[in-house]
Amino acid sequence: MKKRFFTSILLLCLFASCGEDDTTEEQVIEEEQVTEEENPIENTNPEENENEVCKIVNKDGLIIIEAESFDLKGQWKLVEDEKASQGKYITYDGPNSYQNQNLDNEITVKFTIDAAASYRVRWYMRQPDEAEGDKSNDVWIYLSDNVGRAWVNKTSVTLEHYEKFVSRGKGEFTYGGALDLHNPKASSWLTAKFPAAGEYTLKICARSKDFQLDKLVLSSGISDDEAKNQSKTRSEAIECN
Ligand SMILES: [Ca+2]
Repeated sequence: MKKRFFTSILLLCLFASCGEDDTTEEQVIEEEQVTEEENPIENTNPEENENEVCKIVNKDGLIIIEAESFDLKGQWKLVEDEKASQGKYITYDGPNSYQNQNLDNEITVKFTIDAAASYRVRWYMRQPDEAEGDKSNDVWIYLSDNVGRAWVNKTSVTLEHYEKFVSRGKGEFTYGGALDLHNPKASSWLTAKFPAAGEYTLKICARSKDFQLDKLVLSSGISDDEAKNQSKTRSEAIECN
């Protein structure tokens, strides 16, 4: 009786063998997928990239610096947002610092100039929707080697320390940015007069809580309107070697 039962099961199994094979195949695929997820394939070879140096450079008269390229520290935070260039911006989450610079919240970025030239400095920034008129809309800014220039009383002024840099924008990241100087009180473009090709540093120190920065735009040899139009959809030009 038992023997006949097992023979029937065996025959059934032979006729319906594909069912069991399918299950096994599915299991194998599942196991393969799990293994792949647990051991992601490394696309980069650390040895190959060890000595590679990448620089932010000029392209067609523009040096664009993504805010997320700054070395963040203090109470600066990186935020992902599809409205931002490259999907990211930075925001300052600490207390206002209107009178002086708290260097705990000083961030820096390096970029490379290919020839002596003057550039106008602008940015894409945003205030939070709930910010009152002129709240959350400024930073302290300084360019290394005292290359920063303001234009006050028809005279070029060399900027040797941090100055307030400000504009307004809500909803979308907005092109703008000007110096708000206090001694003497004046509003001015910020320009940078680079004496020679080489690497320079731009420093920003937090001033207003909840200020949002998407990218900076340094333009040379083109009008401000052209710089605005051309920079809208562009990101950093990077050279690696
Ligand atoms: Ca960005």
